[in-house]
Amino acid sequence: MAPATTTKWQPATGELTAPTTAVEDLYVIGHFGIAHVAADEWRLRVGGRVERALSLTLDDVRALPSVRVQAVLECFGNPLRPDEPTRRAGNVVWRGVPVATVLDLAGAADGRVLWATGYDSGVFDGTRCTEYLKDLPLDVVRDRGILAYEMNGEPLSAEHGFPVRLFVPGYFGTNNVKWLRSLTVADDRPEHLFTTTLYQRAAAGSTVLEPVRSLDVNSLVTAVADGGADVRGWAWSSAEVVGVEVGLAHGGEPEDVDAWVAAELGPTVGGAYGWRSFSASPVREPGLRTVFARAHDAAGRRQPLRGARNACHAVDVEASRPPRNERP
Ligand SMILES: Nc1nc2c(c(=O)[nH]1)N[C@H]1C(S)=C(S)[C@@H](COP(=O)(O)O)O[C@H]1N2
Ligand SMILES: [Mo]
Repeated sequence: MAPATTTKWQPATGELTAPTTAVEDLYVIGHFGIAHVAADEWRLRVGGRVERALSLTLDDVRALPSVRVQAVLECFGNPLRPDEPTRRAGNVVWRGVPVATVLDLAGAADGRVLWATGYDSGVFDGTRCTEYLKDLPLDVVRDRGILAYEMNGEPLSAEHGFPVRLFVPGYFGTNNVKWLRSLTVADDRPEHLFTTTLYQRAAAGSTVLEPVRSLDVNSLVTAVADGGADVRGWAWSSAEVVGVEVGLAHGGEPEDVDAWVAAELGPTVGGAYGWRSFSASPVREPGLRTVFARAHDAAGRRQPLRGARNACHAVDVEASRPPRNERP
């Protein structure tokens, strides 16, 4: 069975210069390690508030009409340290069957949520879990969720969820259940480490905890050239990104930024939930030490300067390509 460890691998942000992230440059997270599921043993069970429970094989899923959508996969971060930026993201082309197709086959009722489990199990933060479990608003999954079996035109690898994973464009990685085992239409939220204990937060000005679902506005600096006079990166959000500011500082803190300049935005790479490029050519000044990027979106959200998982990204002008992390 999968080892009881969290697998983390991610490239340095300087490796993420391509508009479409190659699968080998996509970070990997598995709270219980990587599950290895044999294609011929895999089944997807669909049940709960449905007229007909289903048990689908991989051939069944592949025989259904599929869609392609390019969208960002982004990790919320370590759920035990939810305010810490981890910069794990990539923009890949997904192919799969709309979840709505399978819900219609099963004759799903209008439940409130869809529970999704994975074939992996183990211990996380001292809690034993018999499965990985998430729940998602049924209307959103019906609208844009897919049962993904390809990334960038290739079958999913074991580490990314072979043979089938759930993917909901615009939602945090944690919701995109890999090694998908079951879908259950329900009215109530399930109690589980990853649904009602971890991966929760309160909106600004509120104390009510809600599951982390829609992506925050965020950005990555991927290249700094010419001593800070050429800054490039990607920005994305669950709403349209409408601006990115690039700041240059003689110190290393966002408060040291002397001036924020508006970056030029490229088109969105992929659909509404892909990322878009930004580039800025601020006037180079001697002694510049750090560049910062700060995006804002059409929902009026702006990356905080500090103290948040999506705090603005700081990159040392001299060390824009930190060494690549080791793969597990
Ligand atoms: N079954 C299962 N699905 C999972 C996870 C997991 O531990 N088990 N981790 C989630 C988290 S936190 C993230 S960020 C994404 C990572 O997807 P990737 O490894 O393909 O990049 O998978 C999500 N789906
Ligand atoms: Mo994650």
